[in-house]
Amino acid sequence: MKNSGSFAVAFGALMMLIARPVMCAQGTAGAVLAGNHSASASRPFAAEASFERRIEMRAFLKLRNRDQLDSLLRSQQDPASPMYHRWLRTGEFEERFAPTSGQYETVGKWLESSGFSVIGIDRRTRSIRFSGTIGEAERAFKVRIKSFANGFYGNVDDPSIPSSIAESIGFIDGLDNTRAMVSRPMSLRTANAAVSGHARSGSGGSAAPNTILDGERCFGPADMYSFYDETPLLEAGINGQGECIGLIEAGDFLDESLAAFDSTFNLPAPAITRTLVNGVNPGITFRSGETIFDVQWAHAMAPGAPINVYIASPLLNGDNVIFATVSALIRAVSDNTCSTLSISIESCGLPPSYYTEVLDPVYAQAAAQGQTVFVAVGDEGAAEFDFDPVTGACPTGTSRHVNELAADPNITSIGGTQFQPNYDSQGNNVGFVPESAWNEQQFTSSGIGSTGGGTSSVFSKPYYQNGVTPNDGARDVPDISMEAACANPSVASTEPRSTRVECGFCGTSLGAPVWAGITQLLIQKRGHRVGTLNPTLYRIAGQRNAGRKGIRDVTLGNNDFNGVVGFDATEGYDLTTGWGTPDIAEFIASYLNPPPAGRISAPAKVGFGKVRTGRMAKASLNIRNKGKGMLHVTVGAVDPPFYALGGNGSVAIDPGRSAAVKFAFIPSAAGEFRQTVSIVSDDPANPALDVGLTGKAK
Ligand SMILES: [Ca+2]
Repeated sequence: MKNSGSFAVAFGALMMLIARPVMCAQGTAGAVLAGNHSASASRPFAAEASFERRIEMRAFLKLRNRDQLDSLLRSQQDPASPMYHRWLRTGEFEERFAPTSGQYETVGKWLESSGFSVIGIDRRTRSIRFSGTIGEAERAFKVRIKSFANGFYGNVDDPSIPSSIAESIGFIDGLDNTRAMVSRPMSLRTANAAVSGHARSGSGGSAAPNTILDGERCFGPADMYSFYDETPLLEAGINGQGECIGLIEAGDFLDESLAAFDSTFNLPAPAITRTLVNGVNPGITFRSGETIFDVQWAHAMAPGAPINVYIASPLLNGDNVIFATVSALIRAVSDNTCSTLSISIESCGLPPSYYTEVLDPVYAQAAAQGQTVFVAVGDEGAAEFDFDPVTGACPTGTSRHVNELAADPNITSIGGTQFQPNYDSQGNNVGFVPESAWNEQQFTSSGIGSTGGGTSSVFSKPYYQNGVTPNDGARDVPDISMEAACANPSVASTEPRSTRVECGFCGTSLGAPVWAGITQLLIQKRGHRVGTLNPTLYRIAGQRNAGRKGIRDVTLGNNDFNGVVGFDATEGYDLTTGWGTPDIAEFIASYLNPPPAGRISAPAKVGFGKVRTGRMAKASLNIRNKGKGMLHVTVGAVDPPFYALGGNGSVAIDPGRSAAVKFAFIPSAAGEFRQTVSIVSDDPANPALDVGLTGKAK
């Protein structure tokens, strides 16, 4: 079920791009922060929460000038704009969009006047920490807070705040504790892979050391280069050198593990920087398998790129690995040092407005600074996770869900594929074969096994998906994919405490660091940062067949999982692999010479004139593409007495051409009738416009 607040504004206010809590006036009493309670809170609850229990909360302040920010983000990706690829410098985002000192002060005073103790202001997260009892929170925010089993509690209504601070507060955190870190790793070494013996070292000097490890065949770096066509770039000296790849992690890794990987595959040692986000190194944690996997594969794809590992401590973030990861992300964005960032984690149980009001501003800042962010879509197919407040766990979903951490419009969401490659007698990949959506049901006992994908229940459709992805009003994921398979083919890596390079590693979390590496190559060729990849990716992929250069469509398989019927891979964009996978050399060439954007032109009004009651008049709305690139348009719904006549919905319009959208007017009573139909498109300068329909009946 879509957050009703966000869905309601989807067509009326697409200029905003991102659904945000809608302020609903309640007389003079104040405003409701929509989407600020967890869906988990609607489950059967045990009792009223203890009135006296003391809890710590956090008020996240809204960004200022959000419409200007969204317009800037589109201009930065619009080749016709003077702002194209001009990035905000470090600190500039705060100057233009962060809340003012006055806003912090006003909100702080209101919290104190409501009986709370203000603990402190954290400008990096744009939040105010405060504490109070559950009773005080219920009174101040006009919510009911209920108890669940196992110490969980949560608000079952959205909080209300006075209208004097409604423009300042985006999200109240801590009214519930119904959220969980997902302890299931997003990368996995499967049981059928090699279990003993050491990897053979690279033969020292061989350009493509083979990848037969303990008799198992899988993909090493050279296999990825040949399958996905990176070899020509590496041979031309394009190896990703420049600014760093930032890896967002909640555990350290062993230098020896990386050295073993490099030695096995004849890779140079990268320049590694560790940034300890909370001031301490948590050491090897249960998340360290992810860290070493990310380090090895970001490095494999961009052997010349420096790597900055942002390491947060789960313990110092309330023992919550999601919050640890977000704190590492915030640091990497506020540092603004790396040109690409990679995240591989899933979340569940968080209220919708956590994603829009806490996380989205961080992703938006990264995009405005030109940082490209990749997030793995998830490994549980269309089911993903669903938080269970009885156990506090995130079991695999029993209905469709997506990893909302990977659904923000300002990041690129990475899906997974599988295939049976052709190997030569040395175990080296030869050429490439068609891929299918990753779905290895035989590994479901491990908890993972299929690419995530579906429609966000939090974010509305970003402009670059208008007319291109399913007409669902929602942000669709993933955007693009990379192999993720556990058996066919799987990749080589090491366990976190090991120097043994083995086959059998898998998961969509491979794709995020791999795509960060690919983007480093693109940035090296481009000569500067490229920001969020999606607008240009969709423009390339949205070309008619022959023009779609550098992207291999995936048309096989599905992401059915855990009894949940998912989506099929189909021709063109689909909700399992997005646009497919890259031919890296061709994709980078396409990106460097991207197709122009389409430009929409439509009349402000369509009139039906005078009609006799009960009769029908027809009229056409002519939408013209005055640009030099493809234009993709979606026409919104209309209500009686106006009717859509075939051809409505989504339409692709070639440059210089028009599409006629036909409507009928059938009045059943006398009078004057007016209605507005919403037209959304992937024109970055004008993604949403309204056309008036008018008619008179006598
Ligand atoms: Ca496809």
